[in-house]
Amino acid sequence: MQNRKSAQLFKKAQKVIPGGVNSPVRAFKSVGAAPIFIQKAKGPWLYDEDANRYIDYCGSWGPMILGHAHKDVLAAVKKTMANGTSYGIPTRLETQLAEMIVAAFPSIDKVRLVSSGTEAVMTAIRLARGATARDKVVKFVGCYHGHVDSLLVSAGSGLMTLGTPSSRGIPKDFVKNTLPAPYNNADAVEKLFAKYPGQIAAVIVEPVAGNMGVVPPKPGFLKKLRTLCTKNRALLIFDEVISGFRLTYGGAQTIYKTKADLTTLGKIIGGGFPIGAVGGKASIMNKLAPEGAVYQAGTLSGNPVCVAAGIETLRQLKTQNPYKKLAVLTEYLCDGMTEQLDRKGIGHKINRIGSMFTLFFNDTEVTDYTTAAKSDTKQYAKYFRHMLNSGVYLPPSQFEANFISTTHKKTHIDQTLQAIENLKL
Ligand code: KE4
Repeated sequence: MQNRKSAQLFKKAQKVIPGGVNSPVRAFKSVGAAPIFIQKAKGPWLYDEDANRYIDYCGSWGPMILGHAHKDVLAAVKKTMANGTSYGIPTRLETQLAEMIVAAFPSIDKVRLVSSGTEAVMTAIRLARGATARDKVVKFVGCYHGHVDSLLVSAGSGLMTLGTPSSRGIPKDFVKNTLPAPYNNADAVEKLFAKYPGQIAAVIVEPVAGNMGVVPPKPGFLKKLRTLCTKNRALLIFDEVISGFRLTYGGAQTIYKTKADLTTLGKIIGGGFPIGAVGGKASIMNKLAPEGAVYQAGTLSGNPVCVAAGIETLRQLKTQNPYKKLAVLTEYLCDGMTEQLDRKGIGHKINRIGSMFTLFFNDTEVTDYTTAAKSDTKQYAKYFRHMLNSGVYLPPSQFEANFISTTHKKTHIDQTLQAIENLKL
């Protein structure tokens, strides 16, 4: 593959954009390559500026569950845009999307729409602190909840990728109330509740972690968090920005039969447009301004164009109900990868749930940050570059989730497995 145009575009971008990218993980820093620049995408395919074509397993980090440029999503967006793009005044569309989310989440009575997952999490944390009049928040090492100051502590995703789990520029005061605990370790949370009685406002968790690579919850982990939060009158926040509508038509909380007090959403509910949402019981949500005293605002919150894309995306998911098919195709890919890599004697572990998975170059079961961090990121980088040159686009980080869309077919999977067949590490 030649990437001359991408290389030129990257050089140009670096002159006016820090690192040449608008989100760090896109810079391909950890995979030893220069980023490709995308010209267009359709279905499971990405096309870069050098007319190379790739099967996409990143899906814009999760939103593109229906594949790229879905005709009905585009039609809904075009129809809405013809009436204008933003009013900063309520529209019926926002109510429609909120009603769809409420109908899909038994734990949600009301929803506030915002413009990103980060904003949703920021709002949820503020709401939890406002509702409980407590300051401390428990988060899990390796989970990533967007670039919220107080949660950029022992975080995953781009921070774990760059090997800097916390960020500069955040005053100690901002993080003194953030209590990290190991993922899949509810006993550690119990100890924190004992150590800080009456001080913990919330426990925030990715119910299925995607930001240290995919790490599902161990049996009982989420239920124990639920019990601990109820007992200690703290709020349980499920950050379902990745898992929301990814694993089922609703949340991971439905699969694991554990109700959150607050849920954050993003990605899929915007169908590829900027969006986020926080939802929960009316008694908590009504504490948000203008009803209550917890402030949140946003110029483009609930933007009609973004919301129209989200409505059509959820409508498609509701009617197609593709989840079983997605899971079967993902299993076919992962089983094929294991067969190939075992045959080559390459040590690896694959964590998979529904249509999300991560191939870890690791001989240990990956159940938390510590075990994930044992992965061989150099091997992953070689694997990434080989697959890219073979026309397969993977997340440019060992510590991210891969996704399959409804447009991926067996032929795409077989082409991917063929690329792995030719892998030499
Ligand atoms: P955004 O602000 O990026 O829309 O959402 C933040 C966020 C919140 N919660 C979870 C569980 C998330 O995974 C994210 C963002 N995910 C990363 C990828 N794992 C976004 C990609 C990036 O940072 O470039």
